[in-house]
Amino acid sequence: MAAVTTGVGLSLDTLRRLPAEARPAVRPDDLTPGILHLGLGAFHRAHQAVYTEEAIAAAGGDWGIVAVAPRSREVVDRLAAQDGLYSVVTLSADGAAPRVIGSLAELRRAADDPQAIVDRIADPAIRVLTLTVTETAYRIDPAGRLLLDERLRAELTGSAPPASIPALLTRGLLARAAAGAGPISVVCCDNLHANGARLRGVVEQALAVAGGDLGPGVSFPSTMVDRIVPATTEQTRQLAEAGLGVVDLVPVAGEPFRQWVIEDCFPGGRPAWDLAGAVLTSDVAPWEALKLRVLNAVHSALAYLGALAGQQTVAEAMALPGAHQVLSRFIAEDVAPTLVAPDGQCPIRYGQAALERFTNPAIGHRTIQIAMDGSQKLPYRLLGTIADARAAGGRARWAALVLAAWMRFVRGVADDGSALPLDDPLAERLRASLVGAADTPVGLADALFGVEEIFGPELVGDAPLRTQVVEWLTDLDRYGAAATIRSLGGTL
Ligand code: CS2
Repeated sequence: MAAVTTGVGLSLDTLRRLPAEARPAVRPDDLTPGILHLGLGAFHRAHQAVYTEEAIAAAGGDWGIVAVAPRSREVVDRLAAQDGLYSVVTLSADGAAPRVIGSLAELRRAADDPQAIVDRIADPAIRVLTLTVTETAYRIDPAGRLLLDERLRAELTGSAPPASIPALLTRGLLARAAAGAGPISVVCCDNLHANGARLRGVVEQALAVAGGDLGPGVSFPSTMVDRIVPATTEQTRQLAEAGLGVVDLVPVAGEPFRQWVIEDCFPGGRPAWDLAGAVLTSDVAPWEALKLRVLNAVHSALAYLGALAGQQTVAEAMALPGAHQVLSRFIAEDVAPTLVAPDGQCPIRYGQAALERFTNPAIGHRTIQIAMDGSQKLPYRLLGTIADARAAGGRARWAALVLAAWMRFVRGVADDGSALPLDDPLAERLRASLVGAADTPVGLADALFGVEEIFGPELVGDAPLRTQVVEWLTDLDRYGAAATIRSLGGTL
């Protein structure tokens, strides 16, 4: 791949150099802010920011985005140097197509001045607040209970500046209620089950500590968000420059597919996201379950089984002989019976389409990236399936294999003996549970099933499930992940 050559940076002044098809549909300096977004990672820029840009281009409205990075200075500085502009490089078998997005109207870093974010949330111009901050940032356990520590308590009561997401949000909404700034919708765009209700629960529990209430006109619509967005690499930057003819320091990569299903409950109005392809509906729950339990669960399965088998990317893991068959059985036998399909959707066909998306070799999505934060992701992606399947008398055989793969991953050694990184907010707790445990399938299962904050009392006490996981752990121990899947594939 050629090294960076032009030296000319992306900005409003250099837009005319771009090929017409790569230019933004709106300009940040033409926009009036109406949305505040918390979490300036790649996913927001490749998903909601694109929908919002297209919605404004289609129907107008004061919906520019005030984009807030909680802590990262680099992304804010670089975007600011580019007047808020960046490109999304769409990666498919046909090649790479960058397009510049213009919906980020204002950039801020919360850690620089948290009070400024609180004030902005209380600004009547802001009528929608969106979040992509990862499952971990909400500070809740799988049952939705707020994990209150002294620090968070101090942030909520005002004796410390609001650094965490629950505190920024709650203090912002309290300031808004005090200012009588009018209705607002708070939209969680993270992969949590019932994410609207979950976020409302976070705020309500935080309010009980902070004192005060929200006042009328605050809604928490649920959403299902979907687009595969791998981490930006040097190659992404080179592909962006090759297509744009100028240097973009903060491009993001994404697959061609994207989907956004939104509960249509916006008392303060919303952009015409429907004109950008979003589905506005009264009930997001079936969509959300479909996506989390099929797509995200299979993603995690590929991450753990693939990492154990030494595969760097999801596409490589998909190419393991037997992977397609095993994952198809997981979807059809374990997951589909637990779902109420949304109108017009068939979980099996949806699953096959997800498997197809995972074979896209241009994405290069790293198994280790998806393997992160398993303790926070698995309850939503996998454990609900297991609990529902077992309650209905099912075995959840394939789901137990995925759980076993996660346990082997937590143990930290790939099948070729190399070390696997445990990047997880519960890493210490998980490691501590393994200290003194026998390094055998039974020892591993007993240790990790004991982590009740992940499994909850029902699954902790489910002896047949544990036996099944031990059987899979024994296979993984004896034959490794690749051979286990291959032999299963051969018999299916
Ligand atoms: C992935 C998701 O990192 C992960 O855990 O499973 O980010 C996934 O790529 C998105 O949910 C796709 O919409």
